[in-house]
Amino acid sequence: MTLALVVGAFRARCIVRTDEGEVLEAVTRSRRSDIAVGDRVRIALTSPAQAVIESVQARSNVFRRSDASRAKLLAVNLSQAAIVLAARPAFSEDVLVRVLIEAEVESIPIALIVNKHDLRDERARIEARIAVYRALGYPVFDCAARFDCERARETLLPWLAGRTTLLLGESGMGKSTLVNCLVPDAGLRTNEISEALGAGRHTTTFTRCFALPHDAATLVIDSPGFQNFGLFHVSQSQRVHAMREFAPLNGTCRFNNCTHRNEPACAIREAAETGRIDPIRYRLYTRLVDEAQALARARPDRV
Ligand SMILES: Nc1nc2c(ncn2[C@@H]2O[C@H](COP(=O)(O)OP(=O)(O)O)[C@@H](O)[C@H]2O)c(=O)[nH]1
Ligand SMILES: [Mg+2]
Ligand SMILES: [Zn+2]
Repeated sequence: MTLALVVGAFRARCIVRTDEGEVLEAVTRSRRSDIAVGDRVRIALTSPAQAVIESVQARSNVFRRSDASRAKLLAVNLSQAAIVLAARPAFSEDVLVRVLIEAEVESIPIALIVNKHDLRDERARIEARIAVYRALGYPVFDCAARFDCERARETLLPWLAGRTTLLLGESGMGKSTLVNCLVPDAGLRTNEISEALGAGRHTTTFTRCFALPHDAATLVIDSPGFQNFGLFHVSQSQRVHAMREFAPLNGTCRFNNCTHRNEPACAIREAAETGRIDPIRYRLYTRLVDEAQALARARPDRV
């Protein structure tokens, strides 16, 4: 029996790296498919390059997204996460808010990596929005992964060093470019893993974990891009607590159980109207409340 880290997962098939540094294909018993990148597992060898996962160790945290029917694990046992953004194509602030909420719920520190710094005019146009997040206390890193990889490494390495970091974001933001900058043979290794997992070549439909060159203690996890980020697994009270700027106004609404939506004498809504709370974030929050309430009406068993 050997301990290993899951570095790639695609349905019930995984790629694991043993603590001795050997990379193996591993299958789960009973087609179990909820094993995620970052899981620590016990494996038993079934042939020289093949193993079966015997058990999964308890997780310190999980990063999920969900739709109305089920939650999907992106990765587990993280030190921190970063959402990769860019000015072109325009990033979705709705996705940003949702990703930050999931990180807050799991108490996973998260930063914003604003890529494509070379597109100066576009970058200047999104600065007002980025500044809102900086003011909320989220670290913001600027880089141009494609045109100045060396600088991107210098900027990010102190923050990444010795930690396991999940990179996520919408497609087109430059996540893979950034991973290839940090881990120069990532593309090649991805193709090998894709083939081993039967996921098709060049696919980015699964999450994988890379150690930085000559630095086995620093891990970055690249995840497939997404168009939307469902939070059906997050309760209304968790959403409220995940909005950092609401905290100073806690308990000042007329109703204790205020959802900060349509209730009279809601201190949060009033703060958004006067601009004390950022009105765009407030509006995105109200959409989440409406979405949860619509789900509760449609599927009362779920809430
Ligand atoms: N201008 C500019 N384009 C970039 C930069 N980084 C990546 N790109 C481009 O953005 C597009 C999407 O990059 P990719 O890494 O595939 O994004 P992903 O979908 O997030 O993995 C590609 O055409 C990249 O060449 C950058 O620093 N500046
Ligand atoms: Mg990609
Ligand atoms: Zn309220």
